[in-house]
Amino acid sequence: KFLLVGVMALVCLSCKQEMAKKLLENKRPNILFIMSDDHAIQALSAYGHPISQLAPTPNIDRIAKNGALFTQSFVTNSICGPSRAVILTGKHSHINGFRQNGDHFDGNQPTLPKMLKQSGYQTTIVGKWHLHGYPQGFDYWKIIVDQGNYYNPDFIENGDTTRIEGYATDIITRDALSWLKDKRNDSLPFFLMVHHKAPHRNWMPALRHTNKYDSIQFPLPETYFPNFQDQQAAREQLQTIYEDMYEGHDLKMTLELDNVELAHNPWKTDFERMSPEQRKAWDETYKEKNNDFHQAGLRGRDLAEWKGQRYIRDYIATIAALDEGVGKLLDYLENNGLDENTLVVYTSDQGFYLGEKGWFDKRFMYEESFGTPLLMQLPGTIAPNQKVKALVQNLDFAQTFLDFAGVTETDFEMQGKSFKGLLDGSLEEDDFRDVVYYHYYDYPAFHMVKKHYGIRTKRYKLIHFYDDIDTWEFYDLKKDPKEMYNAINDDVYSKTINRMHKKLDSVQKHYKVTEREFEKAPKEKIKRAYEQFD
Ligand code: SGN
Ligand code: CA
Repeated sequence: KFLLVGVMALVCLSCKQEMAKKLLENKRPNILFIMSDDHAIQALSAYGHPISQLAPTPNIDRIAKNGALFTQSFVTNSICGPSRAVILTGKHSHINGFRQNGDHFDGNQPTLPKMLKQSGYQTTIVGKWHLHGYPQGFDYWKIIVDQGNYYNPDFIENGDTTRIEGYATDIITRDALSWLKDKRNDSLPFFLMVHHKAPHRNWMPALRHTNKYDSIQFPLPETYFPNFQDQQAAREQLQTIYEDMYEGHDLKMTLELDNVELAHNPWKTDFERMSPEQRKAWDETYKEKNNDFHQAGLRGRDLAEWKGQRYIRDYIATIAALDEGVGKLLDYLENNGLDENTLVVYTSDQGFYLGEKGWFDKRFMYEESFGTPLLMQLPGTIAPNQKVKALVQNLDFAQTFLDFAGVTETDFEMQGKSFKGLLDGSLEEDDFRDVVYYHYYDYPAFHMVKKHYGIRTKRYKLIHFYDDIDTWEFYDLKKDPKEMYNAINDDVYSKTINRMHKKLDSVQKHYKVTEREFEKAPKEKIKRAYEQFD
């Protein structure tokens, strides 16, 4: 009798476990999407770049340890608003209508959050939006106004604007956590977008981090003083650290010894919005290092290198708070039993330059700004410590997340491809995609990067710069990973270049690129912009 009861109890227990497993299997994963603004791959230690090894990001790296790190992840248009619009719609800029910063996002079009909401997800966004017009498709939203500020930023919460005391990264992390704790409906799966401002220009670290990396000498890239041949667009940009950065606003340089007044600082709001206490603490921490600078009397190349060093230190120091914030979110998931069923994604709206070719900013289809970090974890589905080498793009996010959410039928056409199969092992890397398309339009504008489009395969890249120039560039990334030798006229490659031209034509057809995309700006407007930004 006892034996029978024992056996029955055991059967029951395994039944229960089976049922629990089934339930979990049927349970659609939550999606926590964390996106920073301008986070260079060179500054994320899981990617292994020498700069990042001196300033590790242990919390963001946890995602790579628990899951997958993408080594060939690209954007379609390396600039803020357009990247966000592509992520929301799964369509290239020319189809979703948001080609350059300052455009207005048509919020009435179908989007990823709307689809997820419709299928039963609770949807939320906190942090940077930058699409003009209010978010649609979210149950809750709280966004920073425009670009946002590092200190005491303004937020819009369901229509009302308020200035919030504190440091942007910490506030956004806190908002995400308090949404998880207080506003989440635990009977629904959630889609939470956490969009940071950091490490965007003008790179103001939190007060606890302003001196964090002062004792470290970061390596400046070999290409810090480039000699551009056959690279006209690169020659004519205005994003060179030692030529185009503003000494006060960007580099926090002061006028003279013992004076805390900033040197050239055309946009006063970043510093003037600090409270007197914040400003005092800030000035104290920078005063000493600025005095050292004044005493050193640097000129020429030494000064250019000093600027590169100051820039990288501040830039990286803004990532310290970001990494702490990611750690808090991951801890929350783990401590509340949510990690097992949450797809966590970490990415940036594009990559960034940390002195490569002498530059800061982004925009170009060269690797540093075309590439963007991408890390994902979902225990049980994504094996730990994976490196995915397939060519993926932010264009694919919408379909990929919908696939994870079990929404495979959509009532509109997207242009990406779900790469879930690369993560759960059902798809071979080589079968995914052999080419990615890029198109940048924001010209004339800040930094004066010419309009261009192009394609990249695993090995080669073909780019056409147009508008007030008409130049083609071709790179063999295996032989020239730093893209300093434009091989467009090199006979060795003539066959490959022909093939790439054909591929480009067919890719443009495939993505429905029409003549309208090659419009030129009025010459007068370009001239005025060069005068304004130079
Ligand atoms: C600001 C920056 C630029 C930057 C653009 C676009 N200047 O205008 O350096 O390229 O944003 O950035 S700043 O001094 O005002 O910060 S984006 O991330 O919004 O695309
Ligand atoms: Ca950006």
